[in-house]
Amino acid sequence: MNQKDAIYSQPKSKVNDFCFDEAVAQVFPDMIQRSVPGYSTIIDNIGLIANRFAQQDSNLYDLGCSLGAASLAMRRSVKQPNCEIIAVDNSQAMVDKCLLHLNAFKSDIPTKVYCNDILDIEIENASVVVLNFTMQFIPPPQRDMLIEKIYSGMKPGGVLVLSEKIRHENCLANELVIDLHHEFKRNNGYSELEISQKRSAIENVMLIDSLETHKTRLDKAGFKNFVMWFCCFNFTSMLVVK
Ligand code: GEK
Repeated sequence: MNQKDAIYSQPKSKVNDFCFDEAVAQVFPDMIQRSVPGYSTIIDNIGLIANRFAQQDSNLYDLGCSLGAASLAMRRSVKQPNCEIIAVDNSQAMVDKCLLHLNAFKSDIPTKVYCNDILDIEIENASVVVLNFTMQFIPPPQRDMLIEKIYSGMKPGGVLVLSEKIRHENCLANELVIDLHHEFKRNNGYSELEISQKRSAIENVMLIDSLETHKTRLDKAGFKNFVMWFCCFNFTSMLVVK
């Protein structure tokens, strides 16, 4: 049974900036499931996409892996021989729990989990790279460099899956999707207090781009075949190919 996310259920005198600490890691599956529309669909289809693009003798990266949901999906789906999954997160609490999750299932695909900043790691021999709701936590000035590094560490024909919360350029459209997302959270049992305290907590931590900004950055790095393969309100998942 997943532990219920009640982190913002009581009034706080001061709402601190959100961080991926032990308390968050503890309730993470429930938090992400009730907060991100289509999360399970995205995870399952990351497996499907990874299986289409994975190449023999290559690495599959799960960057900002949290508890390893995308790594597990890849392990379930990828059939190519001699692949290795490399999962990275800079929260020790997440990495500790990720290892427990991964070890609970048998797999033929070896998986390494590192506690590290994805800005500091090397990407090499990659046929699949997954950034599932991670880029939005990277400081904006570093984002171009991260995408360029990923591109240069990828094999031709490899895929980058980038899932993000996005901002619509059109103000009214943006307000509408934010409102619909809050309704989604209410329907999943979050109170007005929880929604507003969480919003304040992530305000300075999760800085979101528009779809156009993502697309331009990916184009500039050299990626091709941009496809927005999932979208629900202000949550989207894109894929591009090297
Ligand atoms: C999933 N992908 O379940 N380096 C490494 N990790 C980072 C960094 C960084 N610089 N910044 C943030 N993180 C997951 C969900 S959650 C999304 C990803 C969310 C990590 C952070 O510690 C957290 O575990 C993850 O990125 C973002 O498919 O909570 O909205």
